[in-house]
Amino acid sequence: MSRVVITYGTFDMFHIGHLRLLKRMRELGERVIVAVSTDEFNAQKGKRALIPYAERREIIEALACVDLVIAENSWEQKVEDIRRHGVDVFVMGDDWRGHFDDIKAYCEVVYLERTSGISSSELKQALGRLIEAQRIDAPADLAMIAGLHRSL
Ligand code: C2G
Repeated sequence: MSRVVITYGTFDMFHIGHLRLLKRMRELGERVIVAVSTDEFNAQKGKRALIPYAERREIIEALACVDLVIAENSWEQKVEDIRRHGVDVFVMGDDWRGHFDDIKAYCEVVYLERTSGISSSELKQALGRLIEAQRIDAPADLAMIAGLHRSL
């Protein structure tokens, strides 16, 4: 029987930390499902992604280590997802350690070590500093920077 593994996240500004988590999921099972937080759900989390949901989803759908991407619309959907997809293993990075222990009633729960030294929020801060620091005078660059600035 193939083991089904699931995780949840925003995956904004996709980086090596995200990739290594998803690749390690492949070592825990044959079928990897990723629930990507919608922009509306992130607003509930008090979070705003730089990259819109459709693009974050498209990036993860393109990964060889991922079999299915679903939308994460609420905190409450996990148990229903586990039932619907016949999940054997629920995975999160260890920054969530203990937060989802209630899920142990439905399947295995694994907290994987986070990749240190990289995070979406750090990338966004660095981008903000870069924009502040760099005097950019080409009109196109200015327009692009203004667009990025507005969404930071
Ligand atoms: N992650 C990691 N290493 C990093 C950064 C992130 O392993 N350097 C992991 C996190 O631990 C998480 C996943 O990548 O398991 C996605 O991280 P986020 O996009 O920050 O997830 P978050 O917005 O916290 O959403 O219902 C759960 C929520 O949707 C979690």
